[in-house]
Amino acid sequence: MFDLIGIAKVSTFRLPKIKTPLKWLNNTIRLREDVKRLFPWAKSAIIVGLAYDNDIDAALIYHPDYMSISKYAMVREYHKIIPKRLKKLITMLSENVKLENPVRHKIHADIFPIYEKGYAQKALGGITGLNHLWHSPLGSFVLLGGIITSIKYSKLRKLYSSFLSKLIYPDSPFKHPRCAYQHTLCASCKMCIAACPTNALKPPLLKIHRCIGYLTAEHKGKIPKALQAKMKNILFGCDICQDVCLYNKLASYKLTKRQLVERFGKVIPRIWHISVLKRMSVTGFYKAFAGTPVIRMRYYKFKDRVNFYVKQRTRD
Ligand code: B12
Ligand code: SF4
Ligand code: SF4
Repeated sequence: MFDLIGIAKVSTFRLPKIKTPLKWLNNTIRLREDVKRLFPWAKSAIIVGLAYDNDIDAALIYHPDYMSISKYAMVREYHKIIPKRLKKLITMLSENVKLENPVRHKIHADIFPIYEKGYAQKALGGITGLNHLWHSPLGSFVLLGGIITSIKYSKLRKLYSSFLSKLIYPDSPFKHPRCAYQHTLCASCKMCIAACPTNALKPPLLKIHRCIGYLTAEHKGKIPKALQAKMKNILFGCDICQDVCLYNKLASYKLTKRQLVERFGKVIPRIWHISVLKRMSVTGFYKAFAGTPVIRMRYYKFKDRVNFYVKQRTRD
């Protein structure tokens, strides 16, 4: 069902006060610091990860005749896939295991203000790098979700060995509950900072308004031209600070198309020829990218981005 499963006690984090273009993020930092502010009954957390790294279309992603989407956008929206699986997990848990009744729980995969990278680190070890992503033993191309529960941690530990650990995909190469990274490779690397095309990484900050992940998926309105000029042939999402990362080189875990379909139900190409994109109608756009994160972009922004790139390409 998942590539990674771990458990953690519910705990608190110290997060900085932030002022970003994402008002919903600024306003929920205090809740993210302590999940008990939302769910006072919370005692433990089950944290899961779905891997999605792959080499599909890799040879052509920088070819000027194509525009590219990031790897998490090639598959079905994880906000939908992970909660569905977690609901199934809860049903299986209540059918198979005797639990003190009633167990309260809340499923999350970006749905509630929960600091998921922090919980992943508590439950599975690993490290958050200078690129602001959590690196597991499978690298950072892992999407996260989990369940906050009222189960005592000591009970959950027993459930881990008898039940939860058996839900890890047989082909997931990582079977241990904790990753052994002790120190960070970042001290001698900094490649993500140098590679970021919009200079969004300014440790300790990620300048969200400059991040292509934000500009394409979250920003309301067309992307400012000065930033589009730096986006090369990127259409949606961005993987650059992960593609160059030493932790991902170390992990070298790539899924085949068959494994991706098994995990997410659908895979679309990573690269799209500009002649196809230029011709795409509104209906064509929603059909081609149905169910994937790309439709968060909306058609008007998609059209603007394609037109901008086509003009830039002719000029260069
Ligand atoms: C908001 C958000 C975004 C925003 C902002 C990203 C961010 N780092 O905050 C935007 C839209 C830009 C974004 C982009 C992406 N995201 Co996002 N995002 C989130 C979300 C919803 C919340 C993250 C959060 O809590 N931010 C709050 C800040 C405080 O957290 P932080 O950056 O980790 O802050 C630390 C440091 O920055 C530092 N710090 C920050 N400011 C300051 C200031 C001072 C003074 C100091 C001392 C320290 C400091 O301290 C903080 C605590 O350690 C999570 C899901 C979730 N619910 O957790 C997904 C999540 C982090 N995103 C995810 C993904 C996949 C992406 C993208 C790769 C998608 C893409 N391909 O385009 C990009 C990657 C961009 C990047 N390099 O981080 C995954 C990451 C999985 C993983 N392995 O880590 C998550 C966990 C979603 C999921 N459920 O799988 N994302
Ligand atoms: S690219 Fe280098 S500096 Fe950046 S997160 Fe990876 S190891 Fe750390
Ligand atoms: S996702 Fe792209 S734009 Fe955002 S910080 Fe990483 S490299 Fe920079």
